Amino acid sequence: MIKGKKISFSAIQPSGNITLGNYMGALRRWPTFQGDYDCIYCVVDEHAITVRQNPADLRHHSLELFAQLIACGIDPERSILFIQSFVPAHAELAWVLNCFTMFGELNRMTQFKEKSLSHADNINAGLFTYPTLMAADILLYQADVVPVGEDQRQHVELCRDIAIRFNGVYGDVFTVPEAEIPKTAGRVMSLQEPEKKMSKSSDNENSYILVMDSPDVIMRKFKRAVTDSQAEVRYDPEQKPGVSNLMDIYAGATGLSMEEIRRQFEGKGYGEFKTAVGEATVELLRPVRENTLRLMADKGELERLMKTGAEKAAAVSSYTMNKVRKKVGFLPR
Ligand code: ATP
Ligand code: LTN
Repeated sequence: MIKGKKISFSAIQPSGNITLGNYMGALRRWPTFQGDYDCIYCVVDEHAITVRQNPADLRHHSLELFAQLIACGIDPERSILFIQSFVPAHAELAWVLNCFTMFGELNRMTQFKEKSLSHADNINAGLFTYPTLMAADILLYQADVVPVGEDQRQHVELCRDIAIRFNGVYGDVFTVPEAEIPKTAGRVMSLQEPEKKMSKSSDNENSYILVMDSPDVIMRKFKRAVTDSQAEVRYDPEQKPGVSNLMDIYAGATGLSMEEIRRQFEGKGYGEFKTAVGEATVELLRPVRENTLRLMADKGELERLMKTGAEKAAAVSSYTMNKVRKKVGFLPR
């Protein structure tokens, strides 16, 4: 790591196949931090098991997500890219932070309330303490910024509160991080129910585009996307949520403004518009999909990168962990 540069940390769960929403809202932004920051990115498999996972699927998703992050432009030589469970300090610091986090604070977390409803048969303690493991991820690396979607703002705020509390007792141990949330709506909506966000855990596969979907599947899903009966390409998320979502996706894929898009499709039907959105999305995702397939063909190289990434992460995190052990009064090993 180059001394003096600020540190950016973020992470994603290998809890399924990633969608166009994950890509536009999160992954696409991560490589852009590589110029100005020292970047650390993590596949958080320990977070994923707060919801029951099939072990073989979890292994596959972790490996594929690791490859996809490289395919998106994260350079494993320049940044630290690693798998959370390879670095035991995450679970170790999470335990310490559990003892500096109040029950009431965790009980207020929106994600916990939502997941308790959607997984009512498995409201386990890990789901409840999920934010302290997330705080450990961030604080271990003394991160300055945490690029995440709006839905994670509350967790980063809690991480700040925990860091401030700990520093208040022991002196300046942790850097207090800031959330970095995209200004323009980083929220891609479902293609079937455009009032809901596009989510990889939906049961309707026509509602989402996966990063690994083939071009013909992408075109078919866009053709089936819900619109309205007005045959007018105009941005109005309230009255025309389906069309507006497709415009957002098209803008995100091409860089065009809403006005330019409106003019491009003036007097044309939705068929032509949907084809254009499909083609732009195919081109946007093509390099990620092709690079992922290429990387996945060489498991040996991925294993080597996972090992070196974890070694680098362990070296950085041991500095913080040793300081924490000393401060709280653990005997030297
Ligand atoms: P699930 O469907 O299981 O709830 P998810 O698709 O919401 O998962 P996460 O793993 O929770 O995905 O989120 C990974 C990152 O992707 C987060 O930073 C989140 O803000 C972002 N993200 C997820 N869905 C969208 C979306 N539809 N639009 C924009 N960003 C999204
Ligand atoms: N909770 C996040 C994933 C996550 C994370 C982190 C993000 C786990 N640890 C640390 C940023 C920093 C999510 O569900 N998107």
